[in-house]
Amino acid sequence: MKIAVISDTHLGAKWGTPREQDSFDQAREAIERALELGAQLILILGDIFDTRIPRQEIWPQAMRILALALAREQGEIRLSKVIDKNPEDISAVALQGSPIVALHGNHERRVRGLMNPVEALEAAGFLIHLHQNVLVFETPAGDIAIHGMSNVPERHAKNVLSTWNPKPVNGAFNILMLHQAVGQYVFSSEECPTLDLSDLPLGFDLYLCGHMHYHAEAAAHGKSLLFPGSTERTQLLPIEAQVPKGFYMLYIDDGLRYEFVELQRTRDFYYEEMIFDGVGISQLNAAVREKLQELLGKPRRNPDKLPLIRLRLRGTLAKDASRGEFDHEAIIQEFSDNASVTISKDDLIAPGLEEKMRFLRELREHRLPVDEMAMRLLDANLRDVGYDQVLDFRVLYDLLIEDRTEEALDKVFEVVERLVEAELKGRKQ
Ligand SMILES: [Mn+2]
Repeated sequence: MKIAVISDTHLGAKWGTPREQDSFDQAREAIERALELGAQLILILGDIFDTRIPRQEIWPQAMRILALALAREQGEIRLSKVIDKNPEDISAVALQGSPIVALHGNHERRVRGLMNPVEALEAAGFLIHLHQNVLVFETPAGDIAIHGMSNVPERHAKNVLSTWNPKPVNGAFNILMLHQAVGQYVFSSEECPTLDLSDLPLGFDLYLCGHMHYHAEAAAHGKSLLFPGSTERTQLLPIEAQVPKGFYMLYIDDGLRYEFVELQRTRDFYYEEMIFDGVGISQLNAAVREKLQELLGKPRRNPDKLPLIRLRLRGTLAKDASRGEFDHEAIIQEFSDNASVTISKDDLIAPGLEEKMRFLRELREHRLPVDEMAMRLLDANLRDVGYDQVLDFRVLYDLLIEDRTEEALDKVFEVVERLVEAELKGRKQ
């Protein structure tokens, strides 16, 4: 029995830039390769889309890719049991070919009552969506039970998982799928996971987790925990230059065997840090150009697409030089036919400016998605006025981004009323 495990395709990422087709190219390659390798079931661990409400241009491209799996000839598997999910939510169309079972990730999560894009795909019959429920498939290798919990806010993850308390299905090969930060396996160092490896429920044969964008393997309760990583390059961090993009193929027969399949169509990505000490502007220009030439001379894996290059410049400028004189845009332009270049020069400082730069550097080192940044500001403001204990900023934030300001206000008024009542009661006593 062959099962593909794909994660974080982030369809629609970098929309409106020269890289807007990358996420689709990589997702298509992953699905095509998985089918070539004989996958009879495809598991997607969340963040199929890059946003909660993908624009209309993104849907058809996504649907054409997912349809590849359904259009395939019927495999030898059959859905035999559904636990904690309404069977009517599962379209017969979704069970054709190589069925896709998917979670929604943090990029797709919406407040209760609003449809997220993975649920929309389920309604259209492209896949089966799991959130705290289980599917059991009858396969030539015996029963395989797929348990899935879609993304929940990190700080609730441990509670939600222990409340759900999934139990392995007797006599089946049990797989648990998640989309959370777990232990040291986080999306960014700013995340505070509540889930640890030891919190994963016992008795499963395999644990799968999305969310983290580079692939890694760990163990939980003596069983494998696989992170396929994203198929799309989203972060341009040093680790993305080292760890290849791809997906897992699982081979389940008497036991479990798996392999990581590398994608070939991913853009090449080079990350370099250059450290200077009292460098003059003309020297700096020459050094950066030379470095770019050197990187472009390296052997290429994917010559069909312009490579991504990120240079991070650090250190100090000469006494009389200022950063503004270094025209990095001109260099980016100069190389634009051969590479998509990013130059970070914020860590390159003129002597005496160190103090001013520290705050900005700290902000940048805590680089967060805009979403998370806005949420943090809301959290900080609530904390400033002493309301962080009584108002859940995530609930408020979720309502606000959905334009449900009335409900958000109601929540605030509820709390205010409660506080006033408590205050009055306190005075009476
Ligand atoms: Mn993601």
